[in-house]
Amino acid sequence: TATGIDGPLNFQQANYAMPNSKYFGVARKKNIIVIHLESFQQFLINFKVNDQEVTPFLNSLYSNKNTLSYSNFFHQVGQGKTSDAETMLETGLFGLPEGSFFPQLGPSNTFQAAPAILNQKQGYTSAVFHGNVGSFYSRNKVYPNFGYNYFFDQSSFNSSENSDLGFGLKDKLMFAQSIKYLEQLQQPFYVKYITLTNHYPFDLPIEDNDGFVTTQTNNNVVNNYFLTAHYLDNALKEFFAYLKKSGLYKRSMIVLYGDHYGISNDKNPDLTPLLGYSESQPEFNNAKLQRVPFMIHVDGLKGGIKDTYGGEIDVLPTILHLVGIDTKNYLQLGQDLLSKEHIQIVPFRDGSYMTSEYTVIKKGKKFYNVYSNSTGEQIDLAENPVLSGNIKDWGKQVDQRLSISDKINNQNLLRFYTPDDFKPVDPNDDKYEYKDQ
Ligand code: GP9
Ligand code: MN
Repeated sequence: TATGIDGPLNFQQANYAMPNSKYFGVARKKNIIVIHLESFQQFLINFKVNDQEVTPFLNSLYSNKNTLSYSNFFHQVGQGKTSDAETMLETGLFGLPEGSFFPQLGPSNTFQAAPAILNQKQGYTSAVFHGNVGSFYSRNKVYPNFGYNYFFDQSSFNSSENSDLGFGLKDKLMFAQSIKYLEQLQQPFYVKYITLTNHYPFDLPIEDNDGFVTTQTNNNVVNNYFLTAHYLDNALKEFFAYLKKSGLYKRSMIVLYGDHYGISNDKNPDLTPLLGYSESQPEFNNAKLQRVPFMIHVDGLKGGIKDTYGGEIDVLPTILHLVGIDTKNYLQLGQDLLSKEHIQIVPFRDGSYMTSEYTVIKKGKKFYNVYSNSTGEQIDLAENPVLSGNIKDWGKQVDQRLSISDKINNQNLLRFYTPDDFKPVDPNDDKYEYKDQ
């Protein structure tokens, strides 16, 4: 048709991965608590500095038998960082190849996003907690379009002389001060906590450190990173203690994810020796470092550490299936990580990609550098015609998926498609009560 929605819909129907019957609906009616771990990379998990674990709480959660933990989960953001991670997690579409999705398209586009789906299908109330001002990334204009009921931003919290760091309220204070609001929310609720303290330049005041002794590399950003990650870990430990005490723990599915790298590529030379990576393949090392945590914890859930390759785009269908909402009719471009049909090709935003065997770095329209994941060695494609063909085919699939997403977003195509049983979100509806407006 003239609207251009047919192509994306056909793609989605072919790309849809059926729920896994062992997991479909196991978290039905649970509250959903999503915790966005700012700038948190997977290598921090189980990493020790001077024999001390950096993130002991997250480590214990990672290996907990009621946690589904992913060891090969990648962020997929471009320049949009936090904004574009949020976009993928809640709309099931990619962020932008350049710039940030939220301020550019979030205020104007039509969405079928997580808060609205959960509300309409299962009566969830929704809220975001974040220690920065609401207008940052135009969040206060985007969240109503996602169907969020409440947004508790910096103006919802008390601040004092030492309560802020960088963009806003320190994480421990944000979690603690969120409780009075959380306790008022109608259950089941879907809430998102966007943490902030583990953000570049990771400059933690001494009074917020519990004595953790960090690395002594030549790069202070690298050294500081462990301090703020350790602080975030403590903040999470305190928040979980509250959840247990209040009884919310048993009624909730807790989802944690790292939004993107904290240590940028130019600082990897100071980081990788700490991790025991060989320095001979910086491009391979950098791709490897784009792993971020993804964990789903529910009391009683059959968990385990999964080596399935996936990324942020796959989170929304995974979560919806866990609470028993089939995603067949939604235009989401990821695949349930628990589905037997999940395909292990993880697009990066620049058209590079990961498979369970290969790290594939895009160098030009149809040119790729390919590394073996197991050896880290570069593979000469001229000597491997079969692999060379596969790499190009997979690359085409990746480009197609990204360009369909861009088309949907840039042309606001969801205007022309409303899934069965879905009511378009009206951001001016009274039920969106914004504290800061
Ligand atoms: C700002 C915060 C940081 O409120 O979410 O965003 P980032 O710089 O990581 O994109
Ligand atoms: Mn971020």
